[in-house]
Amino acid sequence: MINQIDLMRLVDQYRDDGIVVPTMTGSRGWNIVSSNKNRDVPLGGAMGKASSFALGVALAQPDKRVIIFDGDGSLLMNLGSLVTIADKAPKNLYHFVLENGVYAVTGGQPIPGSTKLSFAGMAKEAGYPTSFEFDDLEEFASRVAEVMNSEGPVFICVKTTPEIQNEPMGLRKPSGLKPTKTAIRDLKHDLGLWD
Ligand SMILES: Cc1ncc(C[n+]2csc(CCOP(=O)(O)OP(=O)(O)O)c2C)c(N)n1
Repeated sequence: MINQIDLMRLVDQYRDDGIVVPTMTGSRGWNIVSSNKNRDVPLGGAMGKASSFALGVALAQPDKRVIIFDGDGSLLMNLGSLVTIADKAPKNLYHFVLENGVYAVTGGQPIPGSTKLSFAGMAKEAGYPTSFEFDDLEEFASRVAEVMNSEGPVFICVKTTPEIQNEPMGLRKPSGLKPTKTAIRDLKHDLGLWD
């Protein structure tokens, strides 16, 4: 299994001036690692919608890399997005799913099918031209250039260590994440799109 921060540090080296859409515990990890927060849009409550949102961004900004850090439970809620992304086939889209096997944000309940399904297999069968699976950091490190230089849409399933949040929701420290609305405003400013 791979620590998500270790993975993200490697990916950040390849983001260029790209836009990153993390979700769930991936948002917390990416917030520690990101080298350009004006181009990050962490998605919180809209469970499952990071891939759909990022698809729209990728189609609107075809010259920028768009990187998703999806949750496994989240992707299960929106499996249809695999089909839509594969059909639209944005060359600039890199879709990571952090497969930790649980709903970490809500206390670590196992996701359905965690020991049986293959996200990388589903993405491939949905029509992604390139699909990877990694559960070893050294292997990922040795292939990250190949992954990030492949033409999109690229799907990358990464078996990660769960960062389970055990405190009850009301007792948690503030996440320090930008609200999504603010992140979208900052992104538009940074891209020169503000009207
Ligand atoms: C439609 C919907 N149902 C349930 C929730 C409550 N909820 C918030 S986070 C979460 C778990 C997310 O799991 P996963 O995508 O695997 O990410 P992880 O927490 O493991 O990083 C759930 C069930 C929600 N936000 N939206």
